[in-house]
Parts: sequence; C-alpha cells; structure tokens
Amino acid sequence: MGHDGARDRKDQQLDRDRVVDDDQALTTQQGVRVDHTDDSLAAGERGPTLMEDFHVREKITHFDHERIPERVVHARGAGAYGVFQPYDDWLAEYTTARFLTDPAETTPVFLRFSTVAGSRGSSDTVRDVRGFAVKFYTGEGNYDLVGNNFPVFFIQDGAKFPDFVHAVKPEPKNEIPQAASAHDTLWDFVSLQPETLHAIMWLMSDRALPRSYRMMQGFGVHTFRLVDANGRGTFVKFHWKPALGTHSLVWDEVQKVAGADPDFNRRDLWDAIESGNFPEWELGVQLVPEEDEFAFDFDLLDATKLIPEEQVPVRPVGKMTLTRNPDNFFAETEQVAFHTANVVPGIDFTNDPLLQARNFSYLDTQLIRLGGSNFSQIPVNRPVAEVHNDQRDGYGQHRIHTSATSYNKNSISANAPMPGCPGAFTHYTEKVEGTKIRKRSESFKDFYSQPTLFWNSMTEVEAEHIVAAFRFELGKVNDRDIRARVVDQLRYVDLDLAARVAAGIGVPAPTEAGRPNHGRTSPALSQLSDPVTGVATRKVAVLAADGVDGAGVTRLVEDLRARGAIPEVVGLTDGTVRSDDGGTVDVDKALPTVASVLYDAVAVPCGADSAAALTRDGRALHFVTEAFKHGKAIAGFGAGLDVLRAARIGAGYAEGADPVEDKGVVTTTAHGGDLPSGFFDAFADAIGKHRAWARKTDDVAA
Ligand code: HDD
Repeated sequence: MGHDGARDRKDQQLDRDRVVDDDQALTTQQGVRVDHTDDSLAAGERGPTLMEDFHVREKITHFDHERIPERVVHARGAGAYGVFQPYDDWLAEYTTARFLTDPAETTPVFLRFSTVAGSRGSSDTVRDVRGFAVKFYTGEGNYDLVGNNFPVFFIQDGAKFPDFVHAVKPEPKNEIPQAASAHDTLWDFVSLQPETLHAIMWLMSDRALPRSYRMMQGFGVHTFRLVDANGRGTFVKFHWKPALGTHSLVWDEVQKVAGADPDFNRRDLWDAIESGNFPEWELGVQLVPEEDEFAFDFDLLDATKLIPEEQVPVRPVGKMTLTRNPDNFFAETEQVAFHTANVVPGIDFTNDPLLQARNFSYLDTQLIRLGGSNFSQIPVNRPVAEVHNDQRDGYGQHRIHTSATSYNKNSISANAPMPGCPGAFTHYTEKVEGTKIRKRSESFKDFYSQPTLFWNSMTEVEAEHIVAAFRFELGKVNDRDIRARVVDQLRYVDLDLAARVAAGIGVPAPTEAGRPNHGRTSPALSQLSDPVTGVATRKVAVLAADGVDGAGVTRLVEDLRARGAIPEVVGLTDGTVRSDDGGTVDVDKALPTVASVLYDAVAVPCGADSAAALTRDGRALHFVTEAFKHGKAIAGFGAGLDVLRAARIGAGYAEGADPVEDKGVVTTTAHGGDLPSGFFDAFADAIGKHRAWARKTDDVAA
C-alpha cells in the first residue's frame, strides 16, 4: 500500500509475480502434489534411498543452488519501496526529465541502503560509507541514482577501484578483519594515494556511524548533467536531506551494537515502515551553468571534490517517502540491480573518469551476480515503462516475443519496434577532441584543500571524534612505517590534526605543516553546527521493577507516545511488574534481551521498591551508566534519582519538584500525578537534541 492508501504502478505490477501459499497444497516445481516430505523414498525402512525419488532430489538440488554471489562491494543491505514527487516544475527550465518536473507525477522508487566493505552477513554498525541507491521507475524508463552518504569518493579514476577495494577488504591471508578499515592494507593504500584523504576524513568522522538509515544524507557524488528541450546542458549535483536530520552513533556504542543487534540499521528501517513512520528525504540540486565549468578551484569532474553549499546553494526539488517493505528479501533487496548508466531523457553523464568506469562496471557485475543477461526481467528490476526491442533469448528468458522479426530495420513487422519515436533518449551533444593519453589531469591534483575545508568546518566535538577515529584505526595498523606515512600525509591537511593523531599512536609529533591551512570553512559540512532536532521515532527505555510508580510511568509513556517517540518499559524480567498503586505495568522488553545501546534515551521512574531493585541489579546500573557515557538523554523522578546516583551519574539533581536539566540529565523529585509538565518538555527537548555533546564522560567506567 502507498502511504495514501493508493497502490502505485510498481506495486500493482509486482502482483503478477507474488506467490501466496496460504491454504495451498505442497507441490513439486512441476505442480504435482507431494504426499510426504519428511522421509526419502527408500528400499525398505532401513534401506538405501532410491534415485527414483524425484521430489527429494528436486528439493535438495534446488537447495544446493540457492546461493548467488554476493555483491563484490555493498554486499550487506536493506531496501524498501516508496514514492518520489517533485514540489513544482521549476527544474523544467533545465531538464526534460518528467519525474523531476511534473508535480502531478508520483514516481515509484526502490531504495537500497548498504554498507560497503562487509560481507552479506556482517554487522550494520561498522565504520563505513553507506550506499544510498535509488531506482526510480519513471514513465520514461528506469533511472538509477546510485549514491552514497558521503558526497565525495576515495579515488578519482575507476581504474583504481579494484585496488582500493582490495585494500579496504579484509587482509587476503586470513580474511581478517571483517567489515573494518582498521588494518594495514587500507592504510598502506591511503598513505600512498593522497587523493583518498578527503573521503578518509569523512570516513573518520561521525558520518560513517549513522544512527539510522533514516537519519543520513545521500549524495549522487558525481557531477551529472541535466539537459533541457533544446539540448542545453547544466551541471548538477544531487543531494538527499533526511527529514529527521543527520545523526550519528558514537564509536564505543557502534561496536557494542554490532554485538547486541547486528541488524540495528536494517531493523530500524523495517520497523519504522511497518509502524507507519515513513522515512522521508528531500531531493535537492546544486546547478552549475556550463559556462562556469572552470569557475572553481577544483575540477567538477573530480569525484573527490564537493561544491561547498555556501558557494552553490542546494535548491529543493521534491520529496521521497519510503512506504512499503519488500515481501521477500532475496527476490527484491538481493536481486535489485542498480546501474549508473540507467538514465532517462533529460539526465546525462559527464566525463568524470570514475563515473565512466561505473557505467561499465554495474552492468558487467549483474551478469555474473544474477546469472545472465535477462536480469532486467526480475520483478524488482522491471521498468513500469513498456519494454520493446530485438534483444532475444539468453538464460532465464521470461518473455515470449511473438514478433516475426528480431532485427532492425525490417519490413516484415513494419519496422517495429521502431527507434526514434517521440521521447527517445538522445545523447548530449558534446564536442570531444584529444590526444590518446593515460595521465591524471593536472586539474585533479589538489588533494588537500578540501580535506582541510572539512576539518576546519567541524565543531570541536566532531574534531575530537575524528582524532579518536584516526587513533583507533592507525592503532590497529601493525606496520609502524604505515602509521608514520599517514601522519605525514595529515600534515598537509592540518598540522594540529596530524599532531593530535600522532600523539595517540606512538608516532613522533610532526612539527611542520605540509602546507599552510587556508582557514576556509563550510558550515554545511558539520552535522552539529545546525542540527535538525526532534523526538519523533526515538526509542526510550523506561526501567521498571516491582513497586514502580504506576501513574508516573503511564504519564511518561503517554507523553512520549504523543510526541511521536517510542517508549518501551524494560523490566528485570518479562511479563508485568507490580505498580505502587496495586496495579500492574506491562513489560515490553526484558533487560537480558536488550541493551542500553539500542535506545536513544532512558528514564528511571519513582517507586522506592522499584528503585531499590534496580540499584541492586548490576545490569540495570550499567544500562543507565552506559546511556550516560554515550551522551544520551536521561530522566529520573522521585526515588528513581537514587538509581542515577547509584550509577554515579554526575549531574545537578533537582532538589524539588521543579525540573532541572543538566547536560541532558532531567530530574525532579516529584512523581505520579504531581509530575510537572516542564519535566516532560525538558526530557523531550533533551532527546530531540540527540546527544548532550557538552557532557564530559571520559571518567565514566562503561
Ligand atoms: Fe559502486 C555497487 C555506490 C564507485 C562498482 N556502488 C554499489 C552500490 C552503491 C554504490 C550504493 C550498491 C548498489 C546496490 O544497493 O545494489 N559506487 C558507488 C558510489 C561510487 C561508486 C557512490 C562513487 C561515486 N562502484 C564505483 C566504482 C566502481 C563501482 C568506481 C567500478 C569501477 N559498485 C560497483 C559494482 C557494484 C557496486 C562492482 C557491486 C554490486 C553492484 O555493483 O551491483 O559494480
């Protein structure tokens, strides 16, 4: 169902292929009903099995062939369907692409998020880039915007992609470490290839640790080209901005979540859609007229560079909403095949050498991954636009072409299907001239100015996280020469950064900058300079044991729900807890099955017996302490404050009913019906800020 109740064209098309097994008899692949599937056909009860058992042979054979190669990169992902709709038609001045310019047009989409380095079964929360690949099923054919959550890439020319990927993937001798960049080969590569530095700065930043797929930006990365009705081109960069803002986890938390819930980001996306909290992004564009191609101090064709938003503003185009989870992970999320060369009229390429290589690689990889040339017929990949051509046969051909011909030109079928019909894609006319040469363009050679711009634009908290990330990653590198070479490169980004990193990894402190810091900033690069706040869909644990303040818990839970948050009562065991008013409170989750790191905030309610029981339970104390360590909003009221004190949460506690907020810790001595509304407001406000970054927690043992 679409979010407005209407089923979009893609959803309806998929009905053809949906299989509903309810109330059906078990059959073979040939449709023959099976009487018994637990035992093989054998010569006697204890005798050898018989070849003649076509059912069991078919069953095992199919099972033996269930696996297909995982994606060579972006193997682990999660996908969902949705819709895209432009706000108005302003972009029609620049492109003929209907789906971007007709506000009456709703285009179905499929979006697949992914991590890059890890295998299909690896954890979601690792330090990595996230894939952000959108397939628009437009009326003019499929358009794929195969982007990432970073606006820049690690290399400039696709010829280096296999080298880069081999370096970041686990070490070849033992396939260690899984889904992690903290090892020798990656940093060896980085130290020798300074074009990586800009994306490496992003990778060391909080951007690599998204709280949720719903809370990260997406970028098309390359400079693409919009083309208008007269064939005039305009350079364009695509941006996706999440309605919930861009928010990250902290590193310690990321590592623990990987164990507590390896499916953290997947589950979050799935649950949000199932519960009707449809994730939203705004599509925006930065436009650069062709005359301005050389107006920048970097090359627009260089995918390791971004256009600062302060220089070219991002103009809003439309909204994408994810509204429906897939029915079957393999059929849809695994078999979806993206390709940068899937373009529609009005959108074209540039000579970015990374993009050009991608335009080769994606089609090629699907041929091996999906077993042949007919993968575009797989339901999730099928366009809603009509498909007619003379391409025939091949493995897995599902279409029954009835035409008498399969060539063009023909007279027998009146030359159908016909090229050159209205609405046909025509390639942008560009004059190209050059000497055949294998050489990186001189205009690509400034590797440091933009990493410096990124570094300069960070708040101090973000900068600290970057330094800590470099220290962690390089601290895992065994070869000390590699550590030193990376620090040497960082001198060209910023001397202070290089020195701070060096101090943590046993490398002599550098004393001289590689080049002077240009001092420029771009505030839009910081996640914390102007964050979107809000409590919607934030998960809040309410710790409770027997004797809890029933009225207080009910009011808190109802208040949080009314604000769009997701409160869960976490008990020492599952079932119910007795409340102080003689009633019961339902437990949503038992403490042993969850962890503090799976929540955005925690509240400890009143109730003397409840507080005493929680204080006696090391897991409950750890739960609160860890939330404090990770900068999360914490609320305590009445006797619940005893638990916070026992957890040695350093904060200015309320002395009376008036709520006190101290760096995200919200307290009042009131309870039950006396809880003041200001307490609820202050807690929601603290949750909405995502984290209390000003809180100092270095001495917190968690
Ligand atoms: Fe790529 C998958 C994004 C450079 C070759 N890439 C893949 C996916 C995303 C990206 C999101 C997963 C799609 C999905 O969910 O199925 N890749 C990027 C971005 C890049 C980039 C944003 C730089 C701007 N990629 C890149 C280069 C090459 C590839 C330079 C090769 C020369 N990428 C592939 C691939 C993959 C892929 C091998 C693996 C699975 C697939 O395509 O379908 O072809």
